[in-house]
Order: sequence, then structure tokens, then C-alpha cells
Amino acid sequence: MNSPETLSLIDCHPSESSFREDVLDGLSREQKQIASKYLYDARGSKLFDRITTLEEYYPTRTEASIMRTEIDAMAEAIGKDTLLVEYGSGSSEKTRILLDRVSQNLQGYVPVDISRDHLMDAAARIASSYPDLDVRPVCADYTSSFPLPEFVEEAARIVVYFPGSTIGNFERDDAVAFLDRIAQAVGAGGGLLIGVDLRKDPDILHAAYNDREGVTARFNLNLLRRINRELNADFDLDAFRHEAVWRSDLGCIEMLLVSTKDQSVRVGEETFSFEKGESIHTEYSFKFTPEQFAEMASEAGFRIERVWTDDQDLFSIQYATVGAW
Ligand code: AVJ
Repeated sequence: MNSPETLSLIDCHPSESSFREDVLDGLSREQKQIASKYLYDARGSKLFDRITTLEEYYPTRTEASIMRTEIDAMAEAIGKDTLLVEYGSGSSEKTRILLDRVSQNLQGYVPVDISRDHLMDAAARIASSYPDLDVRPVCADYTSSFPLPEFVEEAARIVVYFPGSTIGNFERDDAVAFLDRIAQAVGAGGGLLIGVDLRKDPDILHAAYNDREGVTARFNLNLLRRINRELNADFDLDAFRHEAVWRSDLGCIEMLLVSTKDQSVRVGEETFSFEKGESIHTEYSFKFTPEQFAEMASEAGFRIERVWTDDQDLFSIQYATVGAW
């Protein structure tokens, strides 16, 4: 079924002007901020892939090991003739563990990602590894609404796969609103297979977001490089440093870019001033207790059916369904 020429793309890539508006708006705030989704340009996506292989970054390998251990139960939850929609598919490597087991049962696989080239590379690789699987990539910002391929009507159900604990990048209200949108998208009888990172010793968290090699620092600073290139700005990358701190008051890791001196930076026609020590907020990564996540999911209309964890309770994968409305 699959050859590179037949891999059709639904392209809803956000316009460059929304990036500009969001950056100008975010840098005008009292606490300067830029949404974490903008970390993932081509270089950012590559750096993130490297983060997932770091010794200190426990989530990816822990999630993969839970997948391998519990794959039969997950396959049973997903069922037959399901349309599997993956949000933020990235390099789709974890997906292979799932597809190795369920690809024959699926009606189709829809990887959704904001980084078009990364998406198309990954989708092409998946398509050639699973020649009988109908792969329909969608380039979109999955935090806003986007169309699913039309063949969705033929599916027995829709299951959204959302690994990586990216749900932790949303503040609580936004996370519930986002889960609510997933519930609407999959409809009654639909499901959500989601990776949810758990509360743990802050030292483990600190190490995971401040790796010794400095890959996370480069990932964070890449945002300024991207703004320089795409928005004609003049950030001095040597005058900002990466910081990631555990916020026990909020229950999250907060990632910042901190100005190391008083300076002003031009972005297009506008100028922004920074005091020494002033920061740009670039990411929250919330860590949940199982109860906290169940509460949020239920506010969005999901019921948690299964929770799988590793033997140290570092990470969880949860299966939730939408009942009849
Ligand atoms: C995959 C988005 C959940 O928050 O751990 C990794 C992103 N940021 N290191 C995370 C990230 C810094 C990652 N997410």
C-alpha cells in the first residue's frame, strides 16, 4: 500500500505570522514567556531526540519499557479496526513498539506533528516498515483544531496516542481544555492512551532537566537561535543561560532562559530590554500523582480504565475512555 509518492499530507502548518505575534506578545509581558511548542523547529526536534537518549532523562526509556512489558494489555484496550491518531509524533520511535503489536489490527495510523520535515521523514519510515498500514500524516499544531482524514468514518473507534507526558507542558486549565478537545475528537467509545510523568524525588527531576552534556541547555537556547533566524532578531546566545528548576509550589519543572547582563534585543522592528537575571519562561513540565491526573481526565469526560507503571513508579501510561455523553 505504501510508497513515498503515495504518502499524502494534510498540511495545516501554522503561519509564520502567528509565531511572530506570539513572540512579540510573549516578550511584552511582565514575566517574559514563549510557548514551549516553539522549541520544536527542525534543530529543536533533533536536540529533543538526543535528550531522550540521555542517561539522566528517565522518561523516554521508562515509558518504552512500560510499553514493552504491558503491550498485550494495551493492544487489547486499543481493540480492532481502530484509527490510531498520534499527537506530537516526533520521531515516532516509541510508536514502533505499539505498531509492531497492533498494526495489523488498525484501520489506519495518523501521525500529527508541527514540524513538517520531521513528520514526513518519520511517517515515510513508518510507512515502509509497515507496508500494509494506512499512514496519513497531518502537519498541524495539535493544540488547535485540525481535520482528520476522511476515512475516519470507517473506523470502529478512534484512539489518540499521546506519549511523552507532553500533557505536563500545559497549565492545569489548559490541560483540562485540551483533554476535553481530545474527548470531543474521539467521541463516545473512543480512547486515549497517554504517557503521564509522576511525582518523584526532586534530585532525579533536576538531573533530568540539567544534563551534564548540556543538550537540554542547547535545546532551550535554540529557541533564541530560531527567533534570530525566522524573525530577524539579534539575541546574543552567549548572554543567556539555560535554567531548569523544580517548583515545589506548582508541582512542575520550570524551564527559563536567563539574561546574564543588562541588555536590549531587537526582534524585527521592536526592541526589548532585559535586566541582568531577568528570565524568559519557556516551558512547564508538570509531574502528577495518579489522583491528580484522574481528576483532570474526569473533568474532561474521560474515565481512567488502566494505569501501567514501572517498578519504581517513575512514569505511567494510562488508558482512558469516553463514555456515552
Ligand atoms: C516531551 C515535552 C514532555 O517536558 O520532559 C525535555 C520536553 N523539555 N527536556 C518534557 C523536555 C526539556 C519534554 N516533553
